[in-house]
Amino acid sequence: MDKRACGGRTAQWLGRARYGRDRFGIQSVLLGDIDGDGKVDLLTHSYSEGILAVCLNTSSSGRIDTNSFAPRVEFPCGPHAARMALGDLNGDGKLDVAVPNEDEGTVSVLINRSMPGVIEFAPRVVFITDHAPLHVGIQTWMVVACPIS
Ligand SMILES: [Ca+2]
Ligand SMILES: [Ca+2]
Repeated sequence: MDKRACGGRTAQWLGRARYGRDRFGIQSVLLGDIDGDGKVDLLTHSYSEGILAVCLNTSSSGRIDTNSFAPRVEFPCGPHAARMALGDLNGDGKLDVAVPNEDEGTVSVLINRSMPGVIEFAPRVVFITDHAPLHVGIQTWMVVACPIS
């Protein structure tokens, strides 16, 4: 165990856990509560494999260590997947995933069907774009009406 000073306090490095497998590297990492249990889960995806991987947060008592995430659950997200985004696209309160598929000229949307303790996404829905997309964003807009005084 490695101990280092950090701002006058001692931090402990508990080790490294591997959750990816793509030999060409993970394209992006996002954090979000996918199964709705109140704990933030770990999402990764690879460009070359076109796989979204979700590791369920199984930590307890506020402690994070190398055993805090379950083995990855994989979902196809289309070929040449660039930088994904996370947000509630259908308004059901669950975080969905959007992935631009660069060489296919599409954006894949995976609708979250998870329940606490169980990660599940519907098969990808494909939207054609004009160009080879590299990034996608999800923005939730809220309209607030205020009286003018
Ligand atoms: Ca969770
Ligand atoms: Ca949703």
